[in-house]
Amino acid sequence: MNYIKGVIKLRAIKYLRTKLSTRIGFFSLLVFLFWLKTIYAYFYDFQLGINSPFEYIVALINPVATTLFMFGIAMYIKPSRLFYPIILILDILNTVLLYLNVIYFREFTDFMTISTMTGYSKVNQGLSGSSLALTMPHDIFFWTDIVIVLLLLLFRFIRIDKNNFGFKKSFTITSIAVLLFTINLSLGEMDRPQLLTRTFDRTYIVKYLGIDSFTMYDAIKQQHNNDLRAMATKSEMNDVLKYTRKHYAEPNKKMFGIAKHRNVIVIHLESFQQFLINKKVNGKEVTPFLNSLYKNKSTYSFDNFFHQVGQGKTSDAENMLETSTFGLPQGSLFTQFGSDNVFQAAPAILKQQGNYNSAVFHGNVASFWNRNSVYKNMGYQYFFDSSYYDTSGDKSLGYGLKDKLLFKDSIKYLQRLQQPFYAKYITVTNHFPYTLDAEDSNFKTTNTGDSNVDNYFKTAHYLDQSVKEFYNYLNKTGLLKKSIIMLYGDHYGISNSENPNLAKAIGKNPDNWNDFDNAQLQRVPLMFNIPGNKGGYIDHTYGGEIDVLPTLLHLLGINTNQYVQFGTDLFSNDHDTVVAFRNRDWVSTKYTSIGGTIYNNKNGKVINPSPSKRRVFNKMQARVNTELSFSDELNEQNLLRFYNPSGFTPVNPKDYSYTNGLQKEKGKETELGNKSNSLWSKNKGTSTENLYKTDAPELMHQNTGSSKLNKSKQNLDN
Ligand code: GP9
Ligand code: MN
Repeated sequence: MNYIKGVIKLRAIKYLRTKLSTRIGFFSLLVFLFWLKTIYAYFYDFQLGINSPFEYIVALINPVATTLFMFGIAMYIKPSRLFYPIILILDILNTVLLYLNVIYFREFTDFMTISTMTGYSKVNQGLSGSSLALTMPHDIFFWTDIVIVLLLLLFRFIRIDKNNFGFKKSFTITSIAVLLFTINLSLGEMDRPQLLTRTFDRTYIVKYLGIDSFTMYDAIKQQHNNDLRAMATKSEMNDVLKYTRKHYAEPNKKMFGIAKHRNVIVIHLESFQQFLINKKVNGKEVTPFLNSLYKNKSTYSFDNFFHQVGQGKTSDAENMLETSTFGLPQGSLFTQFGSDNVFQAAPAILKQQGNYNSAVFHGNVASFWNRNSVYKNMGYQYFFDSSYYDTSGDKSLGYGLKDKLLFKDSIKYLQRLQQPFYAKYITVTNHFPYTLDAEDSNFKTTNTGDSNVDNYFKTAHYLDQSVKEFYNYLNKTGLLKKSIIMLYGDHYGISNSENPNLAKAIGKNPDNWNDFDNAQLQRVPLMFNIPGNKGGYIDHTYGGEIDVLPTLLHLLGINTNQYVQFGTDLFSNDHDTVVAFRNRDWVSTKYTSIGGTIYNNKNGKVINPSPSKRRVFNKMQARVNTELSFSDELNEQNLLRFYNPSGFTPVNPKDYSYTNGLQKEKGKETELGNKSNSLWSKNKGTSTENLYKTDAPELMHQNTGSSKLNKSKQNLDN
């Protein structure tokens, strides 16, 4: 028996040996081993957020295509003395790339870009000595296969195959690789439309396409960026300056400085549209709290305010609000240029002109929309991303921590921030696909048959409650009276294709729904709530997200004429009321232009303009085109590097790091001693956390435990 077993074993080994001693056998072995290592890294070292079976399948197959392609290049080589070294070098180089990413991920929870590797990026430090200390014992796994293969070659277990593989067969391998890649890309696009054009997050590209494709993609993008910038000169900057200086609108004297020295709290209402304001469903207000703020005497509210985002959605809104420059015609400025562009953004301006300390609170991972890099270039001092909160179990949904928990869990950090502060809250729960656990909502919603529309009202209601709880806390601690709270919707939540389903629910007729109706629905709320102030009202001025920064700065008593800003103060008499959409359509006080067709705002009818009227419209269109083009030129060519506004010190991103935020805040308190202005210090060193009241059900049943918390939660314990 044992003898037979022995013979079978021997035969199997012999068979294996013969197979491995062919070029295709050797090639297959290397491809298989590399696939194994990559999968190991995917599931053991990276946190790719692989959830559904579909995503598992995509992740399992995505390393195959690129490995086949790369190692397949060696198959075209005829002489064996070149074939073996070259395929092994390719294997080693690819392993180096994989392994560097493994180490980099441990420190930055992100992947290495070309500019990180070449040290071009000012934001992301490359691998430093300290990163190399991040090696772990199991890392040996990434290298053992190469050593074993070399030994097998050395001891002639694997024999050199002198027969060349042939062009046709090699070409077949390349073709299979290309085909697999195409399938892979289609699967990725199916799960995450516009994966490459929008590039939400580097993690997504790796999850769907693998490390090699990501690196290639990034290299092409980087080259493109470098080309765009290489040609740029100071004179282009001067052209832009000429335009923005002419377009500048003087602040309204009555409004200038009315919120001077106050803390600024920005509440980003995710996907929140204006039609939700004062909307009732089954006799109940969807957002009763926001409605009360909207009409409050302490609030300046806008009802003809439009979002102007492109494919960069939230990141475009953020960019416009922080810099008063537009997002890009395609993709997201944050991901495309945000790592190395020069910004003259709100956090830096506020720091330098008003000694403001800045922080962002957001329940999603820091790498999403490349925020971890962009915020450093904007001069944000703190970024409390999901690693600062317990997001385990039912505490989070698709885009991160639920809003009620975000507001509550932020207090620990907010109360230690030096005042005056500029604090931005980016909510996530009211985000497509508007799912919410049953325990979080008992709002009786519409029954339109479109689940997105029906659920949208529910998540908006939840968001409203979240903001109310936060406000109660602000009130109790006295922060409310010391702050200006700016609330805005970042973009539409219901897309144009779903608007006809929404129509009935908002009292409109779905049958003659048209482009004009879609454009009107791009209104989002904008409110400046200044508690204690009594002059508030609902302002009907037409404006958009591009106008927010100059408006806010003027309310805080900060001049803007030296900055490059494309928007104009909404309160100014010279405010530009033509609102440009990112696709060059526009809305103005009287008319709306969509694809060149002009509608009358009063009745939504298409108008046939007389030649003289036509000239006026053409002029308006030209203005829209000019401002968008100048903004694109500025951002694509990174022109702000050529311009330094008077009294402005350029931001050095290396001054910022977002780990151990709480420790840094505490350090500041100690450093300032009795000059410390944090709420915590003002409260004589007592916490205000117990003043926060929430009805979040997740906190009633603390059963999910923190065992799920992994190493990315490093910031939670400080
Ligand atoms: C994710 C969130 C969503 O962090 O800001 O971005 P969006 O999909 O709305 O652009
Ligand atoms: Mn958004």
